[in-house]
Amino acid sequence: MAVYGNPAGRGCFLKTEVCGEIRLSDFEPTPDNFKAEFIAGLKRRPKILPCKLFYDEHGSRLFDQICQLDEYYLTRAETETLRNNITEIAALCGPGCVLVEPGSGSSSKTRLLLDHLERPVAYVPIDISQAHLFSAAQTLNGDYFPLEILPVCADYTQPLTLPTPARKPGRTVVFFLGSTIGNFEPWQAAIFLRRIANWCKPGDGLFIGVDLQKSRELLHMAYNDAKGITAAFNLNLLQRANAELGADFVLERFRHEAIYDEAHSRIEMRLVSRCQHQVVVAGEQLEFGEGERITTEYSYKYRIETFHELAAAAGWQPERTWTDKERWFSVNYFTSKQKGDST
Ligand code: AVJ
Repeated sequence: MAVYGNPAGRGCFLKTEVCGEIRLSDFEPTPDNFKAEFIAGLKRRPKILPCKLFYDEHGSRLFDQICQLDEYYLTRAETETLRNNITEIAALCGPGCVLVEPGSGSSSKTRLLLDHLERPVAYVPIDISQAHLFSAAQTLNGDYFPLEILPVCADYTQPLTLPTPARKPGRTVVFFLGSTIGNFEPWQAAIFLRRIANWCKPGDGLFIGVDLQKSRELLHMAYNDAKGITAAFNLNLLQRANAELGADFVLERFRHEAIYDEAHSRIEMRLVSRCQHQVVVAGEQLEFGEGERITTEYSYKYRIETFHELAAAAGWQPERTWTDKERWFSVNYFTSKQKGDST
């Protein structure tokens, strides 16, 4: 196993392991940060935890189940939109592209893209979960020969350098699907879109799934499903702290809550303490008041025009937008502007 200095020069290391045909770039995102971020978030007032902490193995599995729920329209609407427009989308990508997918998870929409792209040179899935990355890479490997699979294990909100394919590529096209951009506050979304633009040359592409504003009833149902899978997903964060940090959370002392905050156009997901009590996390005693909340996720809902303005200010030229037939969800295509061109 070769260990190289990270070309980004920010003090982390890039390990390149050759596993069969697959070369993994590992920025070692996980074990370290969970404890620090978890405790720091619970010491804040109001208490808030970053939603990326949901995605341990069990959390990722619960999220896959959420995507299958009748109430959770997002995944179906996005998949329908991609499917209905896949020929045009592939044509916009052009021949020999490098397909980059931050937050690739189980790479469930990747085959649809790879089946239609014209001789793609490389697929670069980026995910915080190495287990997810490996199984995704393994299931694709060989099926799209000579496609190169270059997985990157990283927290994509942190600086990272993309691996270089062996063959000379066409355009870089980034697919940021699932409305994950909605988890960022708008100012953070702008910073993240800038970061993606830095991976790209002018004219390279970004396809981004963005959930749209709709009735509060539909939104409420999507985040408060009847089977309680979303509640289990939310509470799993405390289970994870028990397992990984030796915390002594009693899950019954908390309940799931997801409300639509119309003033901010966002779903806010929380864990609410049912009683006053203390919890010990990695040797630290933490207080919870009755009714006290931990905010665990924001999920912003946009108007298409507002999202275009946000992306344009972050270096991306709006080119094309598709929606599902209900207009609940949007897939937006942007091209990277010349640096310094903010118009
Ligand atoms: C994957 C972040 C887009 O905000 O809808 C699903 C995560 N949270 N149910 C979302 C989620 C609760 C999801 N994203």
